[in-house]
Order: sequence, then C-alpha cells, then structure tokens
Amino acid sequence: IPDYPERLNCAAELLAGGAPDAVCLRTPDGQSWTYGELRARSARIAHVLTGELGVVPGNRVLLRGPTTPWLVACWMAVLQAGAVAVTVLAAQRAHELADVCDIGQVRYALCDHRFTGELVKAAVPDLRIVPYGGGGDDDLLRRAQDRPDSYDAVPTSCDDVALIAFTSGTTGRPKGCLHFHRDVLAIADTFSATVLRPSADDLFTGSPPLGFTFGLGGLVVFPMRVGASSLLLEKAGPAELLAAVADQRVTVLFTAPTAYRAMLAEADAYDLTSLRRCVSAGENLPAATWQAWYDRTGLRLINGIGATEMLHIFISAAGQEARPGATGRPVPGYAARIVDAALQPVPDGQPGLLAVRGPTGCRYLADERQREYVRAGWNLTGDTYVRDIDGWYRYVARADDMIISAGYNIAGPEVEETLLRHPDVVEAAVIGVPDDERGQVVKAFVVLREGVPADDATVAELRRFAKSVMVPYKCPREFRFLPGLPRTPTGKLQRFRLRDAT
Ligand code: 3SK
Repeated sequence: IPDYPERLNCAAELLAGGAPDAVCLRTPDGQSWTYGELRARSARIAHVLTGELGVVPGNRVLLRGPTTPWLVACWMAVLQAGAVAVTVLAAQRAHELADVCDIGQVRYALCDHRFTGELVKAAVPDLRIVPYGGGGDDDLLRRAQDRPDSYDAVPTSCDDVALIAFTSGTTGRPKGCLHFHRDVLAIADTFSATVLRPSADDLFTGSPPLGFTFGLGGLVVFPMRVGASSLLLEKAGPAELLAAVADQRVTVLFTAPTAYRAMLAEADAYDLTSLRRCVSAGENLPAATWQAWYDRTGLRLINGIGATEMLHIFISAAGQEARPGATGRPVPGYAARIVDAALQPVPDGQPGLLAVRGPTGCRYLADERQREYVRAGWNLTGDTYVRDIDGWYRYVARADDMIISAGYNIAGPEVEETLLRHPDVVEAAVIGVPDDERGQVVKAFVVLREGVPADDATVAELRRFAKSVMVPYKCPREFRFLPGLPRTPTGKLQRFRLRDAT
C-alpha cells in the first residue's frame, strides 16, 4: 500500500485516473462519458453544492438513485466538496432511509428524480432534498449547467471521513461504517491492484449497486484508479448482465454467486469470450458454481470475502491459484487468523472465527457494537472459517448459521452446496429448526428447476441424493419448496426470514 500524502481527496485522485479523452462511464443505451466530461460535470455539481446549497466540509450528503453516470458525478462532487457521501440503495424504503438519515445526521439528499417519493415519506427533519435528472427548476443538473467546469477539490486529510456505508445486518438498527479518503484508494491498491490487476483497456460491469461497497469498488473505484471504463447498468439481472457482456465486450464482471448460477442457465445464447476476470462475492461461492462457470467459460472465478465494515474484499485468489471451494489467501496488505471466542488461535484445519486486519477496518458511527466487531485490533467479521495447512482460507458458515443437531455441528452452507449439485435444484438454503429429540434438525428451503414438481417424490429424490453424498446427520429432515429465496436488495440471503417462516 502506498504511503498516502497527508492531504488527499480520493475523488480528485480517481478523476485524475484517466486521460481527459479516455472513456470513463458508459451505459447500454449508448451514453459515453470521458474522464474529462465526468470531471467537468462533477465540478459543476460541486459548485452548486458549495455555492447556493451551502454544503460545507463534513456535511453528510445522502445519494440515492439507480446506477447511472449522474449518480457517479454526484458522488464525486460530494467528496470533492469535502462532504461525506452516504450512498443508499434505490430499493430502500422510507423507514430505512429515516434511520440512515438519523444515525448519519444527514443534512442534504441528492436524489434521482424518480426516487424522491420514499425520501419525502421518510419526513426527515431539516433534510434538504435536491432531485436530479427530472429537468425541473429546482433540478440539480439544471442548476449546475452554467457553472464553471473545473473545481479545486477541498484538500481533505487522508484520514477525513469520505463515506458512511450502511449495513443493514439481519436484525437491529442499521450501522454506519465510516471510511476515510485513504481507505477508498486502499481497496484499489490492495485487492484490485494485486488480485484483479486491471488495465486501462478493461471494461468493467456488474450488478451490485453503488450503495453496496462491493459495487462502489467494482464499478467506480477500481476502474477509475487505472483509467479504465465502466458500463453502468440501471437494471442488472442475469439477463442484462449476459447481454451487456456480449454486446459491449465487457472484460471484468462483478456479481454474486446466485447471479453466476442464473447466468449459467442462459449462457449458451451469449458470446462471453470478451471476459477476462469474473469476481464473485457477497455470499459463499459453492464449488459446484465455480466449476460450472469454469466449464462454460474457461474462466476461473475470483472468489472473495468482503464486508461493508472492511469496505471491500480482504481474502481472495485469482488465476491458476483460484481453487473451487476455497476463498483464497489474505489480500496483500491484510492479515487474517482463525481464533476462538477468547481470541486464541485455532489450529489449522479446525473451524473458528475469522479475524482480519489491514489498511481498512470497522469504525461504526456511534454504535456500541463496535466493541464486538473490533477486538484487540482484529476485525471479527462474524464468519466461521477454516485455514488449511497451506494458508488457504475456506468458508464454513456465518458464525450464527451453525446448526447443532444431536451434538453434531453442521455448517449450513455445506448442506446447501450439496443440494445445489442436484440438477433439479436452482437455489437452496438451510436452517436449524427446534426439535425435542435432537435440539435442532436441518430444514431445507429449495427453489426447483422450472417444471419439476414440488411433491413427495421430489423430496424423496433430494433425500436420497443428499444421503448419497453426506453423512446422514447432515441431511435435511424437512424440506419446503419456494418460488424464490428471501434476499436483501444487495442479494444476501435473509436466513432470519426463513426462520420466522417456520
Ligand atoms: O458484504 C460483502 O459481502 C462485500 C463483498 C465484497 C465487497 C464488499 C462487500 C461489502
């Protein structure tokens, strides 16, 4: 990791990443913004923010909208003005937005004009909502159009807060994670520079929104750090991703395991030969998904574990190194270890809590839960992992997703991976449900391939299959078929909703 200068504005650095006439942002409908155009447009917005709107360094500014070039321009403008970006998901609802604004002490909101409804409903006291893209008199872009097209970025300190990334978690109030200007560059200078290794010729795309730091890194920070281009998709389901790759000759793809599985079902109809790097994160990547993607594309998926608290990916592997069923090794710059509840090291080969530290880390905003996440300088991510003797890290489960049945510890993801290997299974999730005799038993929620009947014969077939590949105590005793699994807007499985449904 470079020694960042004491005065550092990460937005100014990223905007300087490409030549003025190099393409920076593209959209599938043919828009193309050069680095020079993005610099000019974000400069004009920064003038409105610091001029008539009165934004001062340190103000928290909410950013809400689908993944468009204007959202990126607003993000750059906020950071250049020395303010703090609080980017949320377009899918978030009024009460969630109200919580974010309250916790983050948000004073301004720049909002895509199509998404102002929920913000207005949130009724946040003293929040100034500024719509963009609708063309009205109060529209940010209209106000910005005759402003100067250069802006001297506020010389923030490298340790000034650049963004607050909110993590909803599964329970409790959302937590705001503070990240500094240097952190934003550090994720590019660690994971991206050493594992992904992009160049200015690359074209990135992917599904995670910019309100999820997986997307902010993969679609904005990493490409701009090397002067590459990013194709921004407002709608980024599996079909749109496949079409984008094929039509625009995308070279670097960021999405989650579920989307890779869904793409595989349709992939034969698309030319995916432009792809060079495919990153999978956000959830555990089953070995079967890794293998199926490799068989179809010849590409070795780059698996990674990241966290909003850590800003981006901190364990990963790429190229010939990447192994199905393993996450990888600590990204250069990060250190990891497996510990028990008393933070004592657990021997290699045995499961324990994943602890990590490096240039980025958790700083919750005014939240007691900081004490649980960071202990003795180590970030405890809430994942159970095993380190193999050769230093490779393998995911076992989220620490609270272990099932204990008749005294056996069962890792839910292992059972899910087994079920996913059955050709009739599209998605699978398992939980432990209370049982008088065994304490808990494994219950599976399964999404079946279209046309497969959700009946007793299918249950019997899945039981037979599970028993043929796993010891019986791990096999689900109960099955339920669902049309889809409950997920957060960022694609993470909401196991608590499955638990509530039983
Ligand atoms: O939360 C995650 O899973 C994640 C993954 C990669 C990069 C960033 C994040 C937040």
